[in-house]
Amino acid sequence: MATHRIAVYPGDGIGAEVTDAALAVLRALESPGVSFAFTRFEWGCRYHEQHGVVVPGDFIATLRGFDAIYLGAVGWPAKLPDNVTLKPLITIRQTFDQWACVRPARTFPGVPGRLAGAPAIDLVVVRENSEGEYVDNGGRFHVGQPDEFAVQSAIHTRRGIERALRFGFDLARRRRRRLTLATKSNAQRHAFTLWDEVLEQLTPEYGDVAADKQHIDAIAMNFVRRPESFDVVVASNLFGDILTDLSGAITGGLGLNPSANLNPARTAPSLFEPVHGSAPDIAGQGIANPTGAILAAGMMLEWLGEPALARRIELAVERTLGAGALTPDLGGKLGTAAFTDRIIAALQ
Ligand code: GGG
Repeated sequence: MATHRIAVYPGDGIGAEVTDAALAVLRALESPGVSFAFTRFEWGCRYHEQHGVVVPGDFIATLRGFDAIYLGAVGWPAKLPDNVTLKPLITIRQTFDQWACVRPARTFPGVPGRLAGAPAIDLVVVRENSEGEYVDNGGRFHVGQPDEFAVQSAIHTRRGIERALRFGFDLARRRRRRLTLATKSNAQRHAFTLWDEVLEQLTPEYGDVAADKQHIDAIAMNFVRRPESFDVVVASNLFGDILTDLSGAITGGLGLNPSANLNPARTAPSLFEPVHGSAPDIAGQGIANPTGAILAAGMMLEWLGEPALARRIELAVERTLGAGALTPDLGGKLGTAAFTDRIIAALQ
């Protein structure tokens, strides 16, 4: 009997609501052969009100012993600056070497698309998840004075670029064998010429994958103009973050999209979460769409060596959405709990 030990960090806003939905689906998949031991950590804005910090000082040591981490969403800008609530998540990604952020986005029959007449979309953005703009490098100078200025330097290492691209190529080989690098080497002539160069050097090794590069602005346009042409998109940290909000929007809504923050060497736990944030405007109303959160639980199962259970989640989501059971963000009437019940019923 496999018991998967999962650290649960629901976070802020709708984070707790969608986490409850995802955990209910996981519980429904338990059997004599597979179970889950969830340990919940009520960190975030409320924790900050009591303790003056978002997470306790030993949070990394606490999380390290788990098989995986499940996160809902972080942030509530009216209570705390976003850079304070996001910091622990960045620290987790960097300390646990979760350098590959995998963010699939696809359309589902039954979900009204946002792009009139667009064919089915099925793409994955691989976001470099440990360097780029995540490197806390810079400062503000002459603060409050008329000549105040800020410096923030992104770091792009050959090693970080190569492993992200190799991850993308390997993923493309298991999909439709197309890889697009999001670059900006026309304007960013140091960092992105390095990305371009590494792509050029690796491409001959992956002769069975059609590789190209497009400037980030062109990709943004082409996500709207011909999204079906994309398979795997490899992007630096910030570009990947921006593109995955867009990929959510074009496939129906950000509530649909899951995300895996992977440590491919498995030397520390990986983290799974919906792509969306904490949506304070609808928090507590019971109307959040838990699809992305539930699919993220599916990605976690795949990572934990339970591909059959992961497939059951994906099929249940397809069946439920396909039957027209939708949350309000997609034009439906089902609340989070009622939608989750429909998913659970469709697991069988
Ligand atoms: N569930 C994802 C979440 O809460 N994201 C908050 C956020 O702002 N993330 C920014 C990032 O991933 O860099």
